Amino acid sequence: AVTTGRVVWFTGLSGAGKSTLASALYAELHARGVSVELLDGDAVRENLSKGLGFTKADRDTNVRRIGFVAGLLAKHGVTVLVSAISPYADTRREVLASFPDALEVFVDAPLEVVTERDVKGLYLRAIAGEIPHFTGVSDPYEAPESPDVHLETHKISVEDGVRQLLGRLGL
Ligand code: GGZ
Repeated sequence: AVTTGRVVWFTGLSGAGKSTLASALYAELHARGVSVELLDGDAVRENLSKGLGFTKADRDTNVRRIGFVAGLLAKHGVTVLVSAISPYADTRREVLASFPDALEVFVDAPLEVVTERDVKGLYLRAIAGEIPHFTGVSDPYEAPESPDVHLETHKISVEDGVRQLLGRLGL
């Protein structure tokens, strides 16, 4: 039998904590000698998806590209952590369906909380109408109805989140 890597797909609003959790999990897995890779929305958009915008068509293209690369890595036994808003339920379902044992992780924080955090000042600008198609403000976010892991980042610590994820990975 071939050993394929697990895919752990973090979805949620900008500023909900996807990258923070994914990179903390990455560090823990790496320290344990697990072959792991991180496909982070920001890095993907600077490289693999450079030039794409935030229409549904462009976001879907971005998410499908990430899924394609995740598949190549997983085929070689790499555990793949994906961090991308991936706001559309149908596209997430389509891409995740190609990974039978993928974990869909809903990184959940209410809009009021991410707006208050506003790490990059994007919400302030979006609310002012300066960023069209901004997720949660002027563009949809379709929350997963039955995620494999649901992390409410305004209620739990990064360490707690990582512990839950490791548990779900059987580690
Ligand atoms: C949402 C946007 C937008 C718009 C720029 N809507 O928190 P960030 O800053 O660092 O991460 C967000 C990132 C979203 O890219 P993704 O590839 O994760 O999105 S998707 O899965 O929907 O393709 C945010 C920044 O880009 N950003 N404009 N209009 N986020």
